Amino acid sequence: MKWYKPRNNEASRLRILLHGPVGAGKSSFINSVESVLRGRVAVRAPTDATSGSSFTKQYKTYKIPNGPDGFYSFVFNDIMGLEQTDNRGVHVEDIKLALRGHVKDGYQFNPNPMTEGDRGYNPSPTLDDRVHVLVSVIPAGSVSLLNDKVVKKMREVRLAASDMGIPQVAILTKVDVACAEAKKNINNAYKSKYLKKQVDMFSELLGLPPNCIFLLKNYESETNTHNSIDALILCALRQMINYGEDFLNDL
Ligand SMILES: Nc1nc2c(ncn2[C@@H]2O[C@H](COP(=O)(O)OP(=O)(O)O)[C@@H](O)[C@H]2O)c(=O)[nH]1
Ligand SMILES: [Mg+2]
Repeated sequence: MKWYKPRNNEASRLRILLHGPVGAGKSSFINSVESVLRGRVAVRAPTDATSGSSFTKQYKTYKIPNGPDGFYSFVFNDIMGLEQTDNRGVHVEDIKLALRGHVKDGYQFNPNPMTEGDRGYNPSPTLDDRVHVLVSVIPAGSVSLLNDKVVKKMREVRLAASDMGIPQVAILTKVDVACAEAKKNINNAYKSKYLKKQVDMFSELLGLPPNCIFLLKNYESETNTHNSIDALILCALRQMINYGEDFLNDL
């Protein structure tokens, strides 16, 4: 990760877009990656424990410091796009625009989809502005509770990404909440039959192969990092970077 640079020299960095419902653990995942890489718990992307309807819907790029003056060559954006009612959450059309790189950093999403006249609309995105990997984020314990409308939206976003050739990965977060065995010992996450069932169920709902769906626990209450939590996070991150790198090289 430290030395990763996109081989394609038209791209200076790899952009990973996390999408999922409010409270799924998107901001926590960004913080968790930073925690793993810096070896200490980081809390830069604001998380929301109360998960009400107050959330920022700003399109923001998160960079992770690497050394005293550099940054890692992958960045994250997160978008809240999977609410069941149409006036909550970011419009599917806006997510498609973000995938193509049309949404400028700092743009505030609102209930009406973005139009070409908006100030935050980028008419001529470069390869750096585009999304290179799409990641769906859902708490492991919520898979069986997903409502049809949410699933429909997720599939729609996924299909749009597929049409653009953008690779996709999913992460099932909060395995500690969903499974008592995983809570007791996080090394049990991939041994749990219950969690495996959630992966298979999600795979069927979304049409994403099970080997693109990762189980993990974010750093949320810990004050120190732990190898076993790091391992799950790194496993997911490494695959995101591999797939994104393939996409950049196949262009
Ligand atoms: N127990 C546990 N809590 C988590 C995990 N991931 C996130 N959380 C908590 O869930 C809440 C919502 O997370 P947040 O990252 O703000 O979700 P976002 O809306 O998708 O950005 C916060 O209180 C987090 O601390 C996890 O893996 N395990
Ligand atoms: Mg968030």
